[in-house]
Amino acid sequence: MPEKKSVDPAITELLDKAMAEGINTVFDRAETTKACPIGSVSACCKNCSMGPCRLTGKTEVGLCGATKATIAARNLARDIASGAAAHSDHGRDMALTLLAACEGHAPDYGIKDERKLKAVAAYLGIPTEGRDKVEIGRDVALATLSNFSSTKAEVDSVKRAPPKRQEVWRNLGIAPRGVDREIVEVLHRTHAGNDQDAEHILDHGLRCALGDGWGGSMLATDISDILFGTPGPVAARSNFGVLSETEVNIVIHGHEPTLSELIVAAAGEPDMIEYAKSKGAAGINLAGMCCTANEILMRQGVPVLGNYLSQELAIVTGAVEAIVVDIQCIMQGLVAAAKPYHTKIVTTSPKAHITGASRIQFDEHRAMEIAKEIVKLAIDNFPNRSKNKVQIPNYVNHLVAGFSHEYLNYMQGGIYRESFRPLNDNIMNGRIRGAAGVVGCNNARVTHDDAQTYIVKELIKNDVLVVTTGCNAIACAKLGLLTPEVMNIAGPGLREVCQTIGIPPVLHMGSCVDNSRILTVLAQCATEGGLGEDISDLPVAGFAPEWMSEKAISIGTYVVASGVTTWMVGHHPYSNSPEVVDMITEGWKKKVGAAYYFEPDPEKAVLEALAHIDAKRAALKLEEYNPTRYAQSETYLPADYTSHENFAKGLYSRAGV
Ligand code: BF8
Repeated sequence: MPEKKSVDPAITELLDKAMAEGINTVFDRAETTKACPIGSVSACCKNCSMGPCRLTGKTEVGLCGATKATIAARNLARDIASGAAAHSDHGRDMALTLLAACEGHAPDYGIKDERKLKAVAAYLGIPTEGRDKVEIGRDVALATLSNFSSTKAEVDSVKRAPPKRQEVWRNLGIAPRGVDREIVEVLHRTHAGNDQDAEHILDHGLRCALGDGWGGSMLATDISDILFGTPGPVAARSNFGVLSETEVNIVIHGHEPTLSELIVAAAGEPDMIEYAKSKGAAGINLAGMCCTANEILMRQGVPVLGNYLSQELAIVTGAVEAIVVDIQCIMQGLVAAAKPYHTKIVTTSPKAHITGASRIQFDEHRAMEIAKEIVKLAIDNFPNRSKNKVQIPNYVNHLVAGFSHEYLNYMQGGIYRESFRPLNDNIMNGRIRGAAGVVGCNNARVTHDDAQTYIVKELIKNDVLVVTTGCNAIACAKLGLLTPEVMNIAGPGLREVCQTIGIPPVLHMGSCVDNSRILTVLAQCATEGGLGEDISDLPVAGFAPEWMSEKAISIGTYVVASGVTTWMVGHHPYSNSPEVVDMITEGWKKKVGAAYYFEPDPEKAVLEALAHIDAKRAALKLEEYNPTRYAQSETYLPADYTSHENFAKGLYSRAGV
């Protein structure tokens, strides 16, 4: 168990309160419930009722003769399929909402971003000239839905990858067809007695993951932008200090923007605010949790309360009237944690009920009416708040988020010259050593937010530009890494670029489905010129520190399949088969030009990634990276002037040195 539970002081404060009040949280359960040593390395096969078979000790095969490699490969493929299903089903629901809006059945939604609508229509081969946006929107929704159910040769977004990458996929036979088909085929192949060649199973795992990244997730992001707007930079606040002592606090938790956008609108309605005042509150205060937080932060600037491991502790503040959840990453433990408090846990999705929770089922056909019902439920609960139970940790950080691919393109040249030329040039000349995507979850088996923030700081210190999503983005937000001032701890070259372009060195790009924005950025860097012709040529790396979900496995796999070597920071869940470990590292390097590493030590992962970035630079014949070449003015501070500990205490600015 980690010695320290979290590097976030707000979490530490609330854990003390939880302990004093006898509340059991995920942090406690991580101490009392050990991970199963057999399942945690894929030594277990439970695909039929002759088992579960444990392939430990001298046992080399299951009852049916399945080898360690087959079992580990099947487990990996099933993890990918589950993660791909979660992202993609989210994407499908976004498309159904767009369709309902365009057919006049969802009056509270409309097309907010016509430019994005037309761009997506072009990818999907839908004519736009002289057509009404609602007509185009309907066609986009239908074409999107057909990408899920289709049996055609490839999902449409495959064409958005660089031509060389498309060739790699086609040569390997892993360009994804319909997203649903690839997921179903994983389940079929991994059923007892079917596909029993590890490499062959894993090839299909790659295909299924690509169906997530370049299919389901990319379409989810596209439709969200069409309905709610493509994000641009927005200033906001984060951490527990964003809760209000005097207002009704509503925490919006989950993943889909469909309901949360409407709750934001409902909470701003004058009649709702008046109603809150009539119950003794000063107003209504919203805060986001997990990827819903990222969605409504990027588009509405709604404050971010916390990431995955923060959810039960929101209740422990005693100040939250309702936690409204939709889908994914919602702990069942919320209901038990809420029992001694007044907080109501409200489930809303037809796909996700929780025993003992309140329930208001969301229906996009009467979205505003339902959103108001939810806000009203929270307001009605305000008088039940016990003042003597309230403790809101006084920690708030400021942040800038909202760096969509479109905005990054715009900011590097304005509307007439938008491009990725400045970024590519600065990577080529070595001011920027490379770039990294740092994404993913929290995991109660390690110190909360520690590896997340350590890796980001180390990367920017070494002149590596960071893009972030999901729970990493929230960790960065809470701990002050999403501010322009953070360029003070960036390496000199990266700092110079950030100063001239006017961006922070850590760019918040959204929720987990928005990892597809990162794919779009990578595709553009690869085709812009000067950095090779394929994503696998780029000096870039992927990280998922503190990962925990099957969605993270799917993301990691499609990032690798897209050509980016990736470090999942944590134990190796498939290590019972050295053959599979080799297949996804050395084997995938040969197949897709990138490796999939599981490495528990964050320091080692960073060092390996920096060496990898330098090797990619060398292969491109770029100038060798030199950390002292640029920005040698007196404003330069050695990047290691502050320790990880000082950084966590907020002593990271020059003033704090
Ligand atoms: O989808 S990073 S814990 S919240 S799975 Fe979940 Fe992981 Fe957070 Fe967003 Ni993504």
